[in-house]
Amino acid sequence: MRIVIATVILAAVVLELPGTHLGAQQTVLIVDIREFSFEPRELIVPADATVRWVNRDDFPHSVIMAGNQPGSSRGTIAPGGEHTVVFRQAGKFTYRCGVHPTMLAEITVSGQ
Ligand SMILES: [Cu+2]
Repeated sequence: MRIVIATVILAAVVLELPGTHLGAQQTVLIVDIREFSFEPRELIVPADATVRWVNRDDFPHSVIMAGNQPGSSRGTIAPGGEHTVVFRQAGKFTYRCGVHPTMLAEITVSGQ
């Protein structure tokens, strides 16, 4: 399975357009990192969806994809920080926080 990591450029473009519609083919879903958990813990998204983790805690967290799948954050996500990934391929992707191993969650990418 293949995951395409959102480029820094894409993230920057998206960040400049908060709350705006990005087109029918652009779906952005938010996973809040709050009180040492990922919310929602189980998220189902369509293929090509953009998933953005937003750290709403006062502590750094991270996103580590299981099985060395791409999409992990580079280091920790600072309080208030974000991590954005575009999921191109269908499948189930489990992940955890690298700082707090009990923080487990998953993203299921449905077919086209
Ligand atoms: Cu954490």
